Amino acid sequence: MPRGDAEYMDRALSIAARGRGLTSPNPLVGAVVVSADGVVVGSGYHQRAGGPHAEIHALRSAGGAARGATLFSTLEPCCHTGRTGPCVDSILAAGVARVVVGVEDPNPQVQGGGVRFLREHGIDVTVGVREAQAARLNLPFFVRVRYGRPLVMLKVALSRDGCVARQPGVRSAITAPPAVRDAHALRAEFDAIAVGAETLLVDDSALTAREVHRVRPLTRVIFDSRLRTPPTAAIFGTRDAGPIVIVTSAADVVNAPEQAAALARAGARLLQAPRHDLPSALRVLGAEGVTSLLLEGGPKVHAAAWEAGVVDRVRLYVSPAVFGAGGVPWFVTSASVRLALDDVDVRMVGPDECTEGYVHRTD
Ligand code: AOF
Ligand code: ZN
Repeated sequence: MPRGDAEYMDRALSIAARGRGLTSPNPLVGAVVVSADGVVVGSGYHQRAGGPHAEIHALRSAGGAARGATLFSTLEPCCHTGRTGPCVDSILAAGVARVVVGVEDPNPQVQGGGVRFLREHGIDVTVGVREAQAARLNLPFFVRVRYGRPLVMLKVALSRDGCVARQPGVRSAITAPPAVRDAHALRAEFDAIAVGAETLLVDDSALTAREVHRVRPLTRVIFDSRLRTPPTAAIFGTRDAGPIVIVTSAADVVNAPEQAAALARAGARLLQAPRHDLPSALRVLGAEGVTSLLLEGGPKVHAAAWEAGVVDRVRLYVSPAVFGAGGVPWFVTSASVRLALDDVDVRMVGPDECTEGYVHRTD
């Protein structure tokens, strides 16, 4: 790899991140154009789904200086016509001499086709510079294209002795205000947040991203296989915050048509998936364009997701409080979850300890 490639790719990666929260279901992409003598003559990023791709913004900002230059793109340039035309055509037309790609695009319409096309047209192409970072930047997009489901992040707040509540059926404050704010900011990064019906019944949470700026509506999902969500739940008072989706089974809609109709009148959309089959429920959400989902609990839904192997990231807040023998344990110890994580980051948020990481995958 010529010296400097990784540095320019780092620049493209940090520019790509400016689109965070704005491009879903499309990827975050950044691009920089570098002249033969190493000067950055153009840059751009994907700003919103359906808008020009990052490569186009970068080429436009470089203008004539793109001729003979190197284009660094965090994602393989596309070779298909979707909502916008193929980037590879614009790259050729601009007279770019070399293209450096972070990671191949897993989209079946591209998947190496962009790189092949460029090489066939005499452009020198290097693939895989800062590959892991480029793939991680778009983990939701990669997960959805590969598995047809959203990226799932499991979030939980635990007492020091590993409990999610002081007693069964009681909403319990666990973390201090700084961690509560931190968790709200996390919600803002996701397409959707989800809870099981049991948690909704106990907490009656509005599931909104309070105190944080959010451009797009936040989809609120309730996994409710027995249609127990009351049409009077607080969440139905927050319909402006975003769609409310209840994932249930066909049998429940048939067995409880009045309850289904009441929930629909309250503002919920009912989607159907086989009972006790979280991976299928997630694929139903993926098909609806949900690329990232924050799974907030409770322990049963967490356990189902963990055991089905559909958790990609984890964030654990552990408070100094001890709930003791009456407390409701999480489904597993935080220590064993930590063992399954890569790139673990631990920080203090006020008095609470926050641990975050990516679930180790071998597939
Ligand atoms: C983006 N932004 O900067 C790049 C993308 O719907 P379209 O026409 O915008 O095409 C989306 C696909 O294009 C996307 O799934 C990905 O495979 C490819 N590259 N997409 O939204 C970009 N470079
Ligand atoms: Zn493109």
